[in-house]
Amino acid sequence: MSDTVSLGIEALRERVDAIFRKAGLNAVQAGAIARVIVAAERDACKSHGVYRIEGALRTIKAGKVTADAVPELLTQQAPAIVKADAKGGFANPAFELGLPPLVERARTCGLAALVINDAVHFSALWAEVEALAEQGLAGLAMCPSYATVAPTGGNRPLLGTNPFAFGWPRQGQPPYVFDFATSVAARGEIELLRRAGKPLPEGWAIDADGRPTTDPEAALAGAMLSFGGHKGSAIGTMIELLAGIMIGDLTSAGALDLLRTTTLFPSHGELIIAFSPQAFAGGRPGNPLGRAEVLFEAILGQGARLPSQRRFLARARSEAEGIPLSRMEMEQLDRFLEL
Ligand code: NDP
Ligand code: PYC
Repeated sequence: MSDTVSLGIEALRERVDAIFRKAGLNAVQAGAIARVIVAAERDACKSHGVYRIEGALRTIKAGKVTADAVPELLTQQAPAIVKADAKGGFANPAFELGLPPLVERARTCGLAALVINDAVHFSALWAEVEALAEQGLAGLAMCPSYATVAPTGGNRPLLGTNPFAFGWPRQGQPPYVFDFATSVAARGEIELLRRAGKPLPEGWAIDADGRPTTDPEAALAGAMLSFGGHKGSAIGTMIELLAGIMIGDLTSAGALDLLRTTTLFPSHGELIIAFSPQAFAGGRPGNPLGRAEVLFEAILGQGARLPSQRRFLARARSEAEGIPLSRMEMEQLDRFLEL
């Protein structure tokens, strides 16, 4: 018997949605997080796919997310800033609510930002910049997390794994998108290696005494390291400033102080910025989207791949053949439905 089962994308979405409805989330919350979890699983982003259901259920059970939250758009105080209050619910429904006015503002003003406050956050950010690219806009998305990363030269968790995503629209092709943690790896990757009983690559983490470690348990009890040393540490700090302090929400240290555990999902804000390439290039020679293609071709011409290429290939495979899930994952989904 094969160890892998294929499930259709819609069938998995319905199952995940049902799990969260059964756990007490309203339709707005359950729908949005089911969509983002299934999109991650469809695109073979295992660290933010069905593996995240368990943590979300724990967070709901602990009362650390408002299960019946309905996000609200706040009265606009600046023409290019759209504010969405997640009302203690997950960030994803607030993003879905804020996306249309963000697109409209970016087209009118040339650039615009969506600020999400008071949100529980656990998901990958690429879906959000992809949604902007589908509207012909370039985008940046970023958020703090909870303090699990030591600043370069330091020895204790202070920064979050602080994801950072960028998207650029392409005509007739999937967009150029990158999305990564500013730590060497997402914390979910360490947890997946711990579960598989595998060591971490060198340089990912330090233990509770500040010594380099490849033991996932020791890393989870110690601190992760920033990617690219001082460079990733500074970008992680920038995210604390822009998507924490500047938007009047929690930093990663503040989120951990409030939650007091990393076994539940943290509450904080998120910042998404949308740019109209045409508005920025206005009056200059050359179409920015056409010029970008020359750059992408030059990258590919050297035998390099574009970020998200692996993901788009996985998506095409899932669309054609269904999403591959291990028997263990399938059994776990069944168990979640019985809880
Ligand atoms: P990865 O290191 O897996 O991937 C980073 C990016 O680099 C992806 O866009 C990937 O594209 C691309 N990439 C990888 N290898 C190459 C290559 N050889 N050439 C070109 N591009 C490449 O990401 P992380 O583990 O750092 O992060 C995983 C996810 O975790 C992200 O989606 C992030 O948003 C999420 N996250 C969420 C947090 C939260 O608080 N909500 C916190 C931290 C992370 P591809 O996918 O095609 O391989
Ligand atoms: O993978 O680092 C991570 C992460 C933290 C919160 C959500 N994802």
